[in-house]
Amino acid sequence: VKTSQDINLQRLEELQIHLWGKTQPHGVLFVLDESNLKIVQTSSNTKQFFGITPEEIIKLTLDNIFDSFQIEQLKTGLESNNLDFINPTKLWARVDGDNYVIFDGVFHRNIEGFLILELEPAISQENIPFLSFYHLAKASINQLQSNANLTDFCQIIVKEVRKMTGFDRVMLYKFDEDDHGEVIAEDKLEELEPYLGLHYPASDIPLPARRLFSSNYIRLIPNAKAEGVDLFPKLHPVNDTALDLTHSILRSASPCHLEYLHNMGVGASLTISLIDEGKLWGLIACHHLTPKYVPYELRKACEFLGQVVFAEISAKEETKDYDYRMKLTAIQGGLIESMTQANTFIEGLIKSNQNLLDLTSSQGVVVCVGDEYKLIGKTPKEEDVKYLLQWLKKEINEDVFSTPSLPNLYADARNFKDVASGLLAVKISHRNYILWFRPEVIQTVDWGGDPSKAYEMQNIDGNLKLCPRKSFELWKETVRLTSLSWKPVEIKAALGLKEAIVNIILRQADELAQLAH
Ligand code: BLA
Repeated sequence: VKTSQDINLQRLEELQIHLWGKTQPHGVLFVLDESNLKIVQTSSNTKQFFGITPEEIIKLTLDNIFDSFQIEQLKTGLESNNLDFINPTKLWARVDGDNYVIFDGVFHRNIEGFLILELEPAISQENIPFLSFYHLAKASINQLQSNANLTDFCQIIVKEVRKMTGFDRVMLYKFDEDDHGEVIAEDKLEELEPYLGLHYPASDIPLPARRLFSSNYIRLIPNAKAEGVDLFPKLHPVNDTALDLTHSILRSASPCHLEYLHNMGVGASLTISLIDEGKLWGLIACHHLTPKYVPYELRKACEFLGQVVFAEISAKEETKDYDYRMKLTAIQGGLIESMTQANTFIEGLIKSNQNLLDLTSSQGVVVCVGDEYKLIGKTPKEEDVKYLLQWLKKEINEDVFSTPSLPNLYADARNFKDVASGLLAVKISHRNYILWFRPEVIQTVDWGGDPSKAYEMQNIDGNLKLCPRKSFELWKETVRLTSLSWKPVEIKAALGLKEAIVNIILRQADELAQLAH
């Protein structure tokens, strides 16, 4: 049975944001017939840029509008399949007789194979702070050499991106495993309230939006209040479908997101994807209180920076993991040595009890061999462990199981939450288990608005519509019955120990068998 919450979430996941058929008004979009560069569909704001109505412009080809020498060159460029050779192109449009207006032109072929040209009026070169890009790259590299840790490094990045683009607020937003996110670095105008450390629910950036970010690395909304512009004709004249704007730079943002920005008091935004192995790891999110345009080339520089910077972030995360992994491997070595020297593996484990706790950074561990329990450190009482193990055998099939909030799965655990809110269990065999425990750590999570009211349904003219929340006021959530979370390296270390034990048991069985012969 679906709850209304599920249905609402499903709506979020089915949003067709790439098919809305509206563009932002600061530029012009043309759909072209690639054989002769005839304009077959256009954004309906052409009059303002070229003095030509959309009805007239779809009778023209590109060389009717732009310098024909440039168009000849473009045709050659288009013959090669790699559009990177011609993107971006400066195009000169003749308006009012002898006057020229210069545009930045960007081509792409959409999923249906149509050629699309998007044009934005070029900003005079002096206003583009190319130099600051050089400084940014240089500063970042210097900082890297100075071995800044991940947090400091992210802080440097937002500061430099802000210097380079001039946005009022620049944040580094990192997704968690459950797709909610946290602002982990921020640089801003002093008078703005900080968002640093705030969490935002997954539904703020629905799946379709995240999907678009994984193929389109940078998004500019220069004016969050501007009305989107319809295409003319509305549907593509050849195949009668809504134009797929997945890769468009002018695509108008979803009304819901524009309302979100409005509720947050944002006038313009620039968003840069940070991708790790094809997966969206986080975003650099820039806000401006008032409308703000960023030239295409500077956006590209930001995109490039996002990639360079991210490579560095992910290298730093790996190194951090690497050091810890090495430490755990050494502890595992100690345990194995102790087990091979002892008569039975249990004896060996118990003798090396500090190692056994340190292997997973736990405060308590129980080695269960048949009906016998060896309790080390802070653990539930033997009786409680017995019932817990029964539950585990019944409910969990995996060889390794972990949870930071056992009381939420197994209600009796509330009675011993102080020692065992977190459980990491490894099955050695049907009779033998090792259970590691972690105590409850009461944490507060700061949310940018109450996450249980992240969005609401509003009845607008008889239609139910999803709307973002109005308030982004700090909302403190107290998380109880939860331990610090188990890291993947810790879970791997526990599994590694299981394998070592199985090997030792097999070898000892082998030796016994030989003795018997
Ligand atoms: C998009 N939501 C986004 C984006 C961000 C956020 C960064 C991408 C921005 C872009 O396309 O330029 C969310 N922005 C944030 C967060 C912070 C921030 C969390 O600055 C924190 C500081 N959003 C809702 C609801 C809906 C919704 C209820 O809250 C549902 C309809 C939709 N968000 C939504 C959509 C997009 C989006 C549809 C994609 C916009 C688009 O590209 O069309």
